[in-house]
This record gives sequence, C-alpha cells and structure tokens, in this order.
Amino acid sequence: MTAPGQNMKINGERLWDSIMEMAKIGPGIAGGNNRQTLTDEDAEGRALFQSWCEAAGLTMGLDEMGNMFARREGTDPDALPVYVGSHLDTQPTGGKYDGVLGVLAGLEIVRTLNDLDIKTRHPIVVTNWTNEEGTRFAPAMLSSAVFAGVLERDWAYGRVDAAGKRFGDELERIGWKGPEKVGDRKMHAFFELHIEQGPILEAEGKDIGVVTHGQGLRWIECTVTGKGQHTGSTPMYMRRNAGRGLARVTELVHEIALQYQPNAVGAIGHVDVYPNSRNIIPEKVVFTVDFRSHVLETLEAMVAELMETAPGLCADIGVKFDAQTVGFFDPPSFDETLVARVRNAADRLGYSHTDLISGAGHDACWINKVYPTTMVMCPCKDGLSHNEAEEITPGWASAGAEVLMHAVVETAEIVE
Ligand code: HGY
Ligand code: MN
Ligand code: MN
Repeated sequence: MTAPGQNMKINGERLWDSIMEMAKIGPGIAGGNNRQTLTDEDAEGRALFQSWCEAAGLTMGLDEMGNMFARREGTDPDALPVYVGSHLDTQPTGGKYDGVLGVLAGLEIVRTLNDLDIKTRHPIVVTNWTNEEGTRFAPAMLSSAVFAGVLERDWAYGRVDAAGKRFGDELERIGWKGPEKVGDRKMHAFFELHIEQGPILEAEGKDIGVVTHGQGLRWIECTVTGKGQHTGSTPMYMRRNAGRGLARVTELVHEIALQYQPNAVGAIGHVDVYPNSRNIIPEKVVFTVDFRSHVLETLEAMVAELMETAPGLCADIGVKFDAQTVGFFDPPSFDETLVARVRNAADRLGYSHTDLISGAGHDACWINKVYPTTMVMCPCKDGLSHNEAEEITPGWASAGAEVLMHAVVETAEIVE
C-alpha cells in the first residue's frame, strides 16, 4: 500500500521549459543572465513569474521589500503555510539556474499538485526574495534579512548602488513595492532548492545534496586612501599609491584563508578605484573582503587578523586603511526534522545523496533564524556558478525538484 502521494512525479520538461523561458529575460553576453535586482529586467522576470502563478490559480502577496508570495490554499486556512522558493535576481555575469531553479521548482510543485488534484492541509506559498545576490545593493540576502528582523527596512531602503541610486527608490520605480509589512507573515517551514555552486556533488556522482549546515559570511568593506597625483611627473619616492594598498590586502586575505584550511575561504571580488584615470595614481580604493567558514570561531579569527594586520601594511607604504562590516551572517544549522525529510525522500525516490555544507549564502540562511528551514541541492557542472557558463542537466533539476516536492508535501500534509 503506497502512502498518499508517494508516486508523485514532477513534470521535468515543464520545469526545464520554464527555466529556459525565464532565461530569455535579462540575457547576458555569453549565454547566461544579467537580471540584476530592481532593474527593468528584474521587473520583467517578476511579471512573467506572476503570470505563471496566476495561471496556476495562486494568489500573489507582495511586501514592502518586493518579496513575492504566491499562495496555494490548503484545506485548513488557519494552518501556517509551507513556504518554498529562492530568488530571481542574478549576478551581472550570472547563470540561468542560480536562484531561478528554486523559485520555479516551487511553482512546479504547485503545478504538479494541481494536475494530480492533491490537497494539503497547510497552504503552500511559492516565494521570490528580492535582492538575494547583493551585487547591486549590498549586502546579499538583503530582503530575507529584513524579513527575519536582522536588518531594518529603512536601512535597506537607503542602500545605494554604484550610480548612487537608492534601493527604496528603485523598488518604487519598477512598481514592485508591496503593501504588506515585511516580516508579518508566519511560516510552518521554509524550503529552498539551489544548485550547489561548488564541485562536490558532481565529483562524488551524487544526485542530491542534503544540506545540514551553511558557511557563515563576513563582508568587510575596506577603504585605502593615498594621494591622487600625476603618474608621469610625480617622483616614485613621493607617491602614496592606494592601489598598492589593495595589492597588499588582496594577498593578505588569501594568506589568512590559507591558514585556516580546509574550512575557510577568502577573496576580494568588488573593487572601485578613484578617480580610475589612466594617468592618475589611485587616490582611493574601496573594496570588499569576502570571508566564509562554517566554523564561527574561524570566521571571527580571520576578520580579527585582517583588522590587526592590514593597517600596518598600508601605513608602511604611506596609505591609510579603514574598514566597516557591510554584510554578515553566522554559520546556519538547518532544521533536523526537515533535513531528515529531505534525506528520506531522496532515499525513497532512489536518488543518491550526501550530506552537504552550503558554501554559498542563501535566503534560507536568514529564514532559518525565525522558522524551521532547510535546503536541497543539485549538482552543477564543474561546480561553476556566478559565471555565465553555469550549467546543470535537466535530470539534476528534476531530481532536485522531485525530492523538494516530497519533503514539502510531507510537511504540508496530504489530505485524502
Ligand atoms: O554570495 C552568496 O553566497 C550568494 O550567492 N549571494
Ligand atoms: Mn543564489
Ligand atoms: Mn548567487
């Protein structure tokens, strides 16, 4: 006797077609996507997602941060909903699957339940979190952090991009600022399917990552100040080149991370040089150090070493080092009951799986602070992500979505 819904299968072709359809919006220049948050392309992607949700009979809620919540009713209207989703915004040179897979897999679950006329006691809400990437408006996972009460809405509204545009103004401009108070919604659970963005699953030949924990993150925005002078007529001994400070700190960050192997990573991905003129010695360089580890003590030790060592390295060459934390979250441990449901679903469905620590940050890391949360991961080719060549197979997408569906539906409780 099979348990109700035990043989549910998603429509893998429909999921893949939806991902490819979404990928047409905000195309990159090398086959990926550039659909950055709060751009016109983001607005277009949101509208397409909304149209699909409405076609699936869902009602859309929208909060003050532009977070989208597409609700499928349960039989018990008082039961807290099971949320499932991720993000539709991409990096400037992003792939087609980072975030999008998780949102559209949530939609595919609803589409499948509709096809099979399966009812659940708890409502199910498919979610798109605004500005997960944090590349245009730092920090990453901004709107899930506001939803979780970690960051203030008005502070988030005041974040500015490289052109000086404010988050709040851009959200209004694209017409996706909603009426709901952010964080008012209560959840029974939150699930997120995401590509691994690392090499482990593919290398081990595993279909599914059962995500038990995530790395914590620290984004330290550093400013090195020297003196802008003529690159031709200024004698070398007079120069105070902020660019040399960047070079020294870049090497320091790499060396610090190497000291804490195998549990630590560090790099500088964002750099703004001022005035960025070919014949002016850099007067100021602003850059962001990205440290990660799943061990909190390691994360804190790396930041401490940066703050102890960098000022002296810069002073030695006549430039000044200042820094402030602009992004942070501690290493999350996901909900053990939900993790077990994911693992059991993979087993039942015959998918190979391994427990995994998420190397990347996700909205689930913040929602995990306020509601029972977990993640499912699928492999990605060569572990490549945050690169337009990011690639997965339809089989990986379907396996991830199927395991996600069984864990979500078990949590939402099928009603006979
Ligand atoms: O930075 C991160 O880990 C996420 O991909 N935004
Ligand atoms: Mn992502
Ligand atoms: Mn990403």
